[in-house]
Amino acid sequence: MTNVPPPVAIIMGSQSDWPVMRAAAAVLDELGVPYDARVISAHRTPERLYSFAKSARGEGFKVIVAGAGGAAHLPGMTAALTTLPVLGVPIATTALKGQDSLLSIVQMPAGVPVGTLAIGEPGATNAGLLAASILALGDAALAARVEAWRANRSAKVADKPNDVP
Ligand code: RP5
Repeated sequence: MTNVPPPVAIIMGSQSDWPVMRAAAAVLDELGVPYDARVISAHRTPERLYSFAKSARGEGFKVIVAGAGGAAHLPGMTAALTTLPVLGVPIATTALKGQDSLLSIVQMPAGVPVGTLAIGEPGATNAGLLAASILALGDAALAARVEAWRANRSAKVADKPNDVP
């Protein structure tokens, strides 16, 4: 049996980000995409960040989903250290409701891209979905699962509000 490394890394600045970042993990679970989730703080564990980002490609990761709140430097610093695609998820902090995180993540200088998603759980879900879509470019079976996932969501949308006769 070959030991295939997980293609997606879900990293986050703090354990406190996990309740939101779990949404990225959940969609990857639904799509049958393996991932590795790790806590890596750009500020509190910068050496861990450096070592992860520099070795991520060699470890077999193909896409990195990075969530952080406040002075959210984790996605951008990761993108500075690797050319793997980095999807950034702004986490809502109590003081500025995630707008600080969003602006910290989205305002990258030209040449160092972070694909920035919405604040909070919708962003985490979409980051997981986008990670799967990127992997599906080279995996027809996964592409079919992503299509089915989206079709299933569409099928659940009623054409009328349910309390209207
Ligand atoms: C950021 O600071 C983390 O990504 C988290 O969103 C925020 C607060 O972290 P904790 O103080 O809860 O560990 O670095």
